[in-house]
Amino acid sequence: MSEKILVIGANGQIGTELVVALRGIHGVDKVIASDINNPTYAIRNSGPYELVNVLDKDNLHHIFEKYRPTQVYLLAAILSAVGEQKPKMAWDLNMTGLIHVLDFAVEFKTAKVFWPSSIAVFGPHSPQFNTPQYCVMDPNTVYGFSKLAGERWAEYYFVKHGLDIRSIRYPGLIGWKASPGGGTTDYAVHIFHEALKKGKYESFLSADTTLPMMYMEDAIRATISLMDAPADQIKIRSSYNLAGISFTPAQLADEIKKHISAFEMGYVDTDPRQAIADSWPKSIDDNSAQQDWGWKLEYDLPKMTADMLENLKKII
Ligand code: AKB
Repeated sequence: MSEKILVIGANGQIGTELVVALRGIHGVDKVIASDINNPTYAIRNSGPYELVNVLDKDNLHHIFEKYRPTQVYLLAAILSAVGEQKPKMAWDLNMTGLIHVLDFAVEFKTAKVFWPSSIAVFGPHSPQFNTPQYCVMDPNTVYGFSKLAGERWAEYYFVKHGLDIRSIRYPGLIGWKASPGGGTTDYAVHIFHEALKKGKYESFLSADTTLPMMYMEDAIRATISLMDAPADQIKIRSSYNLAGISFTPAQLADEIKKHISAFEMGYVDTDPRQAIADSWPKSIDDNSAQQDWGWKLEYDLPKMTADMLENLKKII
């Protein structure tokens, strides 16, 4: 089947890389990048682009009608830290935006939809180590409970409408091509930029805050392989746990010091993102993803750090 793929939220951290990867696989004209803002430098003039506001039903309907996409990736969202500053806006965008896309995907018979969830769906009473696919979930951020509610909607549309929706609970994502947009795990990207520019960094999370993270190469590969897997292998229609690599800011700093020996790490005493990080898992069990669609991680902490520094130093 000839694909027509619509990526909504193409200017973001995931979108920037996903659009390039999908265009490499399916061809430039088959992938329509879209966002509420004008295209960022990374995807400007590189293929079809549309201005889309997921909260504007008429605008979104027009885009579905114009392209009749076979696949939709809905990446537009407000992340954890910004979500706490703008809670109602985060709920509205993360929830209403999703429901608009689900409804139009059903109306226009979109073959497959991808929507990202997050480790933020877990909360203080979830098991902190090796957090299982199914367990107590009591997220206490607006972002976290909008993602948890979104997972329920995803499964609901699969059951009630037969919509082939697929999802991953991403850990914190680390990449050199685009900046993260207001999350709790953003320190793990900023640190690389500051290490190369200034030789030092002040982390807003404490030295011993362990969080699950993932290199963007792995995240994009996971996303595309989940979307390529035969439908009958996708047993979970809410969202799949993905483990990634768990480390603390101090461990990341030590790894960076292996490449930049003079690198200095400091820590900010109080930051509201610390409480969010403390409510999230420290490590994740992703057995279901491994078993159902053959997921396997490639980048560990040393490999990711080396690749990040090598690529970033060419562009900053
Ligand atoms: C955030 O920190 O909000 C995101 C996430 C883990 O979903 N990176």
